[in-house]
Amino acid sequence: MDPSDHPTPAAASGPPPAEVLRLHVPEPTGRPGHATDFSYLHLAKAGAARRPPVDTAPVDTFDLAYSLVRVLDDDGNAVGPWAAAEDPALLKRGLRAMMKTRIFDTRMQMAQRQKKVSFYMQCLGEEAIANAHALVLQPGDMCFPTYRQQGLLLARDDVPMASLMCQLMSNELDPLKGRQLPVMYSIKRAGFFSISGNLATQFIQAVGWAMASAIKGDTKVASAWIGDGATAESDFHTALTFAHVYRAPVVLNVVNNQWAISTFQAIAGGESTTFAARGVGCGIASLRVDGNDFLACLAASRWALERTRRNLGPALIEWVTYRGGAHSTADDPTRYRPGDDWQRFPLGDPITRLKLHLIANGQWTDADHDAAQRELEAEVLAAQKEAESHGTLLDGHIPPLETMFEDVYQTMPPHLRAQLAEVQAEVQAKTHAKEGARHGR
Ligand SMILES: Cc1ncc(C[n+]2csc(CCOP(=O)(O)OP(=O)(O)O)c2C)c(N)n1
Ligand SMILES: [Mg+2]
Repeated sequence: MDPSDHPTPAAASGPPPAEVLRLHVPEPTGRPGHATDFSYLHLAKAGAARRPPVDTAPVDTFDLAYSLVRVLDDDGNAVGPWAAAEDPALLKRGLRAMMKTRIFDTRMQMAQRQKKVSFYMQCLGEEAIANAHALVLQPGDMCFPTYRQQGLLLARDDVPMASLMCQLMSNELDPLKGRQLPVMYSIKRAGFFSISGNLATQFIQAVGWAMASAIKGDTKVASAWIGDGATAESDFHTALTFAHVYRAPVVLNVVNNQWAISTFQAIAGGESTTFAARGVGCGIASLRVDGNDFLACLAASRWALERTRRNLGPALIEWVTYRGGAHSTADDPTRYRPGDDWQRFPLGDPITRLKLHLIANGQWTDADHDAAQRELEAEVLAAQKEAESHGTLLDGHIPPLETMFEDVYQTMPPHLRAQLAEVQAEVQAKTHAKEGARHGR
């Protein structure tokens, strides 16, 4: 029988056929062997984003949360409303700080391969963000960083590189006495709060610190740091609510480097919206900024920090950048993304772009750049030699055993004293046994 012979009872009056539901799982637009389509980034042209006054209402930054603040064009010219009359000396200082950060990272990565350091994390490709921000912060401000903001320290003159390296090498001069993972520095006088390995906690800590600064009637502000992936943690959203409600003097930095280990940023929620838009949705003035453009990084940091300093409320910045290297020394990114992805990333390399700008303005030459590179390589190498003279993981010059038990209480309580004595006796017995074996006893 022809099915069309059947009448279709109630078809006109019944509900429409139900559509089968589909779950959407975001996918990256590139995979190993298949070049990334970067059109997902929705970039704006240099100079296109407007610059609102620092006392603008949060809702009036809505368009900026979907645009991109950029200053440097492809020829190295500074264009548009965010371009400021920068002091060439400051820009050269920033360029050298970025170069130093990259050399430092390269050497420490190598030191890990040589087993002198147990673990390392580079910020390759992201150098402009922390280094520019550091030049705008004021003494006493407090950063709550994650593990890719070494530029906050390396841009400063008062943090010896050798001391950072001693921490990385867990040696006898490690200022943290082996109690933190390498790269998790803690330097209060440099405004660098201890890094929590538990991601996103930085955000609630920073907002709390900023609220305390306001309660005390102080003048210091906080700067919070988080990656795209870690914004998926509930701490991120809680921090935004508190920052908005109490107008906490805090800059909320979201570094969107496109990846969270092997997870693409879309999985944390960057696909149909932006991370900057989260801020506007919570009543926080927000900007989306080219994080590989040193001039845009300076200008946006100034705007946001001035806003917080003047009691105008918090500011959120999404820094659009690319993680040029592996997540850490324990990761191989060629397994989940194209090997040449960074070279093809449309926002380029922050060092090359600032160099081009300075050369275009007659303030720098290729010869200056080569000389600076040599000088900084020598400086980093000298710091490494000094740090290594106090030991590396290879030679066992580590902090003494008792440091495991110290600094928790003002005076060590009896149960810790007993544990220390126990472990000391154990070590002594082992050493004795080894010596005995060596002497054939
Ligand atoms: C609360 C928490 N969850 C998971 C981890 C494990 N982890 C360490 S780094 C990382 C990726 C974070 O990516 P993102 O926030 O984008 O920062 P990025 O590494 O890209 O700078 C993860 C999942 C962690 N340290 N803390
Ligand atoms: Mg990331």
